[in-house]
Parts: sequence; structure tokens; C-alpha cells
Amino acid sequence: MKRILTVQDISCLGKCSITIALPVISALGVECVILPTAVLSNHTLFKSFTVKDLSDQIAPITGQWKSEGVEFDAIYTGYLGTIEQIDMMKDLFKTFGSGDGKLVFVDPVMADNGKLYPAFDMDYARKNTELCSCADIIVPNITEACIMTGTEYCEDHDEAYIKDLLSKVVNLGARISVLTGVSLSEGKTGVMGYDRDKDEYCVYQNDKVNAIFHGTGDLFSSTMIGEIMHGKDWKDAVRIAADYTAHTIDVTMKDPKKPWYGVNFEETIPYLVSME
Ligand code: PXL
Repeated sequence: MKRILTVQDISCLGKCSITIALPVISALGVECVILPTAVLSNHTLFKSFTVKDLSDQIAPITGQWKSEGVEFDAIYTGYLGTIEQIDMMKDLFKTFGSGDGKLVFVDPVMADNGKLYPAFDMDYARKNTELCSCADIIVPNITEACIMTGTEYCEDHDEAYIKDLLSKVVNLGARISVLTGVSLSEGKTGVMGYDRDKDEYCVYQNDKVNAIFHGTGDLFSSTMIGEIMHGKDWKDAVRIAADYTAHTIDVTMKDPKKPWYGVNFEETIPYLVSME
């Protein structure tokens, strides 16, 4: 069984980061080891939240793993609380992420819908951009890609804008770059990715729902890395992750009691597993 280490926060309430990664990756039959960077009462899109930074736990926990001789097939980083934690990830990649067939997957979680999340500023964004250059695969949304490449954010984009943005993202240094939240025609949304080594593109679109849902980026990333570890080619993993995310949004829309802060991914895990 493959083993993924995921490094992100625990938002106790909020259906995001580790509370998505752990169940989704486990459901795909892949071991998911967690390294929590912080514990929050709820995610930062609520009006307020409590946070306990766990940076001082990263060295002792990883040191213990090192002495146990633990290895990981992939490292997947998501929401990281501070610039210092991003620096720690660079060391973690050296210790656990280099070697034959090992994958470093970075979701540079910091922004959406044209703006940075409340806890972050441009210094953080610059550090996050550096982290992307240490990764094999990166999966920024359009807002994050714009911030990282100094491009003006355009909600109503066309294919030429996306191709130009992707070409700049590819230059950040990862082998595979996947842009999420890409709409290439009216009423559609999805992803566009590029594999630099193979000079291969992947475009995939689903029907667009006119509503904003939180945690869908985490759902996409957890599914994509889980599927890759399960043996899927990156392009198949992208398609499955996009379909699963779109289906989960559809199911959530139909729930009159849906929570505003996340999607009903728990209800759609059987659908994900059935796609195997
Ligand atoms: O879903 C991304 C995410 C993860 N973790 C925390 C967040 C967010 C988005 O706002 O606040 C704490």
C-alpha cells in the first residue's frame, strides 16, 4: 500500500484540509499520514476563528519518524499557516521527498475568487511561490496562479488568457502544473494542466454551478494525489478528481440543509470509490 504524508491544518469544523484529505485518501486505499500545522476552531472564512500554531511540533514529530526509518511515496502540502512553516517544508521535502519515484505535490492554498485568504499577505504569497518550485506537481486555482505570476486576475477568462497563465505557471518549475477553476466556455468549468517533460496538455470541463463552495480545492487535490498513488496516470487522476468534485457540488446543491461552509463530500465517497 502506498503511503502519503499530508501537511496542512486541522480545521476542527469546516470540511477542509485534513478533515477532507484523511477520509478521501483512505477511501482510495492509500495510507494517509498527517502532519498538522495548526489547529483551528473552524476555517478562516468564518467571521472569526481560534488558532493554535503547531510549528514547534514539526521537528520533533518528523525527527521521530526519521529515527523509525519511515518513508513516504508522496508528500502533499496544503494550507500552511506561516512563512516559517513554508521554510520547514523545504527541509521536509529534502528529508522525505527525494528519491526514486517519490512525488512532492503542492497545493499552494492561499487565495480564491480574486483575493488572498484573510490570514495571508504578499510576503506569504512570495514564499508559497518558492515552495512551488520545489514540487513535482502543483495545483493552483486561477487566483493563486495570478498572484504567483504577477498576472491580473480575470474572472471572465477565455482560452487565450488561460493558456498564457498556464505557460507562466509552468515556468515556476514543477514538472506538472494543473490550473483549477478554468472555464473555457459558457456554463462550463474545470481544469487545464501541462506536463513539461512529455509536452502534454490535459483539458477537462464539467457543467458549472453558479455558487461558491469552500473546500472544493482540497477535495480536488486529495483525490488527484490519492488516484496517482493508486496507480493512475496524472491525466486520469485529474479527470476523476474533477468529476468527483463536480458531482459533490451537484449533490450538495440539492441538499436544502447544506452547511454554508463546505460540501457534502461524505455523501459522495461511495461514488468516488465506484469510479475505480
Ligand atoms: O480550504 C482551504 C483552507 C484550508 N484551511 C484553512 C482555511 C482554508 C480556506 O479558507 O481557512 C484554515
